[in-house]
Amino acid sequence: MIQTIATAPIAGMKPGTSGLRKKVTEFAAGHYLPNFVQSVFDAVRPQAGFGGLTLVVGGDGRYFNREAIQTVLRMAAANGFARVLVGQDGIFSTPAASAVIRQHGAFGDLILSASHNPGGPDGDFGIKFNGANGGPAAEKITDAIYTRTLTIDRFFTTDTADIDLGTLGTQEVERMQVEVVDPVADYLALMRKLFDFPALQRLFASGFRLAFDAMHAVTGPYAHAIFERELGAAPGTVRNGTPLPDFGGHHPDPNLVHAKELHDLMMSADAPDLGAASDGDGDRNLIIGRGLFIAPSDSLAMLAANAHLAPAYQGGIAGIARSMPTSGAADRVAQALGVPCFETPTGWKFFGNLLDAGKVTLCGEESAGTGSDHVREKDGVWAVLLWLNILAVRQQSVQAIAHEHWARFGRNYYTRHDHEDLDSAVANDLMQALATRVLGLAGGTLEGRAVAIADDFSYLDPVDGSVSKHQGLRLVFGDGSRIVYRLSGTGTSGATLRVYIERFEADPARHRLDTQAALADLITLADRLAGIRDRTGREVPSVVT
Ligand code: VG1
Ligand code: CO
Repeated sequence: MIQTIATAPIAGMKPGTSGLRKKVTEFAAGHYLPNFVQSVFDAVRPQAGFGGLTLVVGGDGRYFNREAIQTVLRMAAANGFARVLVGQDGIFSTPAASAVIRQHGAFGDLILSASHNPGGPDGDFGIKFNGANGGPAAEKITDAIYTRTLTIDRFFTTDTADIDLGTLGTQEVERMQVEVVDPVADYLALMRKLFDFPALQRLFASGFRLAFDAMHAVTGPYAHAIFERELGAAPGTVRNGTPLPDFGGHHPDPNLVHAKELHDLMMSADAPDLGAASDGDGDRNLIIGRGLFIAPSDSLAMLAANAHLAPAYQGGIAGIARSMPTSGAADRVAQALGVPCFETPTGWKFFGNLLDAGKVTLCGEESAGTGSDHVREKDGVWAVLLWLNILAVRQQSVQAIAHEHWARFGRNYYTRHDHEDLDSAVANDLMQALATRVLGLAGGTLEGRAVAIADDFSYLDPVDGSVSKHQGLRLVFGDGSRIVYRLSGTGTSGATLRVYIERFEADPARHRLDTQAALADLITLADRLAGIRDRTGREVPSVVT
């Protein structure tokens, strides 16, 4: 029976860069989850209601995933959806859910994930709404959801029993059809269309070795099915391939700190040809060649320069988009290809309009996100497949491709320093004081460097004309080097300050420098300008990537 349950607003439900993220303990308490789900439904409900519409539901398998899915299914039925497509065992990677929305003409999805944040009873949980294009809701929708959380006084649910998520096929909740589907099938079919699978099969048959670390997160089933079963990579290619509710106690964050084992393997004498990893919900990627880490900003540029070698992009790309803190390496490729390069705020939702309008084909972020117009999310396994396709055609090592790239386009040395779990008041004060300092530098000089741009980044969406302000403090010098500061929108405890540092080096003779050494003077300058040590008491960043 459909029930209307009285509830009351809960403070602090503002969705950040990619949905609402909080501790499991907070999500699981009282009406926290139903409040947010109902606020989403209230904010996005069409005039005619949800009758006849399909919702996609799934998550990254983390702790509380299954319980949350049962709640969402009951609420979707009570809110009048005609049908839900849910991944078997409650699993969908974020990009696969995006593919399923598009493939089935669904109304949207609810994805249950806190991405690369740790899981488990004391870990994080999250939920995000994507619309009919398969992409994260635009700011005006996330704002409407938040506004609704401030006044919500009831939610709808039913008293029906749990759905069996383990069995493929159709079941019912009230009058709503629930189809439990293979979470890999539609995604695999899409990948087959984009890439030259026979060429990849030949690559693996010839002895090519891949090490893919699924980090006990959602890409395990996808990687086993695609790399090992479909493409014939050796058993054992996929490491940590079983999704675990607590990700084996690790951060499922594919960076050099949390994927250290993979990094060490790739730096060893017995390194395979390609090392790759993905995050909790499968949208990020880490790429490491034998002895060489490829920074995500460089990976985007290298993929853009070579995308035409894969069937899906053989006609060329329409343009590239990168988030503002992402290095300018992709801009140089766009220029060489004669296509536009757009600079957007951090977060995948800003790429949606550009992709829908056909203005860009490839997108990327420095935070290990790369994707294309095949879905409306960044896509970890896709990025690995595109690298594999390029390697299969070029018959060169990752190292050789990278060095040729830098010789042709120059190299953007790049690093990001994160100061995590700062006291929020300290971090806000720091940013406020820094804003005054940075804006005051416009048109001037800093320690002998001419300042070309000093602003708080603001974005005018060329498609819908919307403006997004306060997207990061930006200091660009006359020679193109940059320092960018912003506060993270995805953390769940305290505040995280991110400092992004970049310098362009045209001289191929200097392309083998250590990144931190190449950027040392800018790193010192960035710390001094913001007073990071003095204000936070932190001697070194928590994470350097
Ligand atoms: C971070 C990254 C950003 C990314 C976002 C979501 O956001 O910097 O580039 O889009 O995470 O990625 P923030 O606000 O913490 O810097 V994911 O894999 O968590 O969906
Ligand atoms: Co993610």
